[in-house]
Amino acid sequence: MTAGTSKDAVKAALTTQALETPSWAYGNSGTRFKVFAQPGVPRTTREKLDDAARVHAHTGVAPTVALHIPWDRVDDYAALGAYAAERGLRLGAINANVFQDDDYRLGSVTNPDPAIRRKALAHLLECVDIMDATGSRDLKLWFSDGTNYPGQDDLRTRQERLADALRAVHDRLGDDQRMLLEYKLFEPAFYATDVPDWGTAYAHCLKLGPKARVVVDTGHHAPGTNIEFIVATLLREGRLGGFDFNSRFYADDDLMVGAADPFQLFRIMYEVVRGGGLDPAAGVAFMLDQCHNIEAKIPAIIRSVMNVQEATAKALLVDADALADAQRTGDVLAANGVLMDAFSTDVRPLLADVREDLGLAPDPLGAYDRSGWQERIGKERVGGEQAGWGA
Ligand code: PSV
Ligand code: MN
Repeated sequence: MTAGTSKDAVKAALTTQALETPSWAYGNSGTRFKVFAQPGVPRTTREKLDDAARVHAHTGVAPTVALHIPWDRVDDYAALGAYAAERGLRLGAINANVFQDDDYRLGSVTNPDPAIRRKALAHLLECVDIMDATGSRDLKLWFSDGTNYPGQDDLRTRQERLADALRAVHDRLGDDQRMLLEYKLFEPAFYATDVPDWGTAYAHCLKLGPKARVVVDTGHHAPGTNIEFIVATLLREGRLGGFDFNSRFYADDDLMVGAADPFQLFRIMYEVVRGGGLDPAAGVAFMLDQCHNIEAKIPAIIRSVMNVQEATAKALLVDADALADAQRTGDVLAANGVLMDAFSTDVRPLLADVREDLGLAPDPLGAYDRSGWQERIGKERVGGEQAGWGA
């Protein structure tokens, strides 16, 4: 699929695009100041899957759910997979968590203490065991590792420790499994993060081999970073593993994707389309990584899926021939105009058609409201402990 294809091809591409929703977005979340509990929030991973099934039922394009371990730890992952399948879902990426134990105060796989490094690596390897049981293709690795003060630890040695751990995980992956390495400029480390940017992540992935790819979390950059350039570059190199979509006004805000800057999302999706990244063979995983602290969670996730679809539709509508002509002749304004025409197109009627072709209601949010699910979970999910970021 290339940019500027016919309306039918655009519709077909939109029908086959698959988005992965994160289990943790269905649970309670907040800031370091306050977590606001909401009625009807899932108590278990199975209830998170029940909610994810509603998102898929109303959008038709969200068939997989990412798990975060240990937040989603269960005794029987094969049974969890079967539970998902009964609801028309599959289990997606396994997200490792080496950032919430007291032991990790000075880092996980880059900690100066070899015993703590071994503990962190054991968790990463356990996540690969879980992938074997769930049939998941992707292990998503994000490290909170870093230092707060100059001189606190040796920057180069920490890179060596990181490389050693990544090598051990890479060697453990099966033929059809991949590792996606996520970078983040800062937070919780404030001086030097061990994987701060795509260049560092890419350098590690290159050394490891083709199963290692970079994941772009759209909230993990300095303000003003040209994320679409990073996307274009990683796609060219065959190392774009996927996205953690969300949006931000300030730092890693984890707001609904497309809410803060729909134009940026369009530019990113244009580079995805331009680089062939919508083709499933390109292996780009389109995942959300968001928190819904004050808004209702399930409709927020539906809205986020719709926002990605709208940006994708607009990207597909870019007139590739007109753009190439304008670029060839150096017509700056015409070239920019081609992109802006696509961005300014109201694609909502087209997406309503796509949904009707799938046998769905054209308005996913209205359909969700009418379904009565929100009232039902509010009444039924009483007692027990609500899932939350970190629980
Ligand atoms: C880190 O900020 C991150 O983006 C990683 O993907 C974590 O797994 C996730 O957030 C936790 O919400
Ligand atoms: Mn992320």
